[in-house]
Amino acid sequence: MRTMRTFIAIELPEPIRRELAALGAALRQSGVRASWVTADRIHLTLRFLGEIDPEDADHLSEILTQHYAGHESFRLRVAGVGAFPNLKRPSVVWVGVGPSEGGLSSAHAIAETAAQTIGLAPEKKRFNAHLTLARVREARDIAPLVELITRHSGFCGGEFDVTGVALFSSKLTPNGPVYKRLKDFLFR
Ligand code: 3AM
Repeated sequence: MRTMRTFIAIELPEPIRRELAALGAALRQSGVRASWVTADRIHLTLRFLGEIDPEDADHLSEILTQHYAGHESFRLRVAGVGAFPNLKRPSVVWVGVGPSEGGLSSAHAIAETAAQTIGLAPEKKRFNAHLTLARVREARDIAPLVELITRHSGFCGGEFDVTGVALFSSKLTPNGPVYKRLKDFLFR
């Protein structure tokens, strides 16, 4: 059976995307080799599922529909810039999202439980809510990027109401991943 690479994520509204695009453009000036995630593709991943078969995707969709239908909407704030694992060795440039308690935490828990219900192993890494802005391709000469991240550390992208979650497919291509929204799960 043909599997598909999938993940569960929260989409961002247009005004936030615009702020992220401006931030991305500013950080790109560093000239450091990195793959920059265009603002139309940036999302808040709750759970990466990897390759799953269509039957499991259907089952997962049923569970998510049921559980998210009872969920309250909640407000998130997009602010701060940093790097994983740290600024000395930036591998992923991220923008912060919070608060991580409350709505975001329970929306994440639903995604994690649903993933396990279709047989996926529990996620080992602690959930660390973030938006990926770039993946750094070179380890040398990163000083200009670190400088710009530090200068923009007070970045504020605004707040938005989360009213649902979506299931996405991700196709890996030589030009980067192509994401497709497969199904929306709206809160009550
Ligand atoms: O939303 P971001 O960009 O942080 O990094 C991938 C992306 O996260 C992540 O899933 C999201 C959609 O592709 N991802 C890709 N492969 C992964 C893996 N093997 C992964 N997360 C965990 N394990």
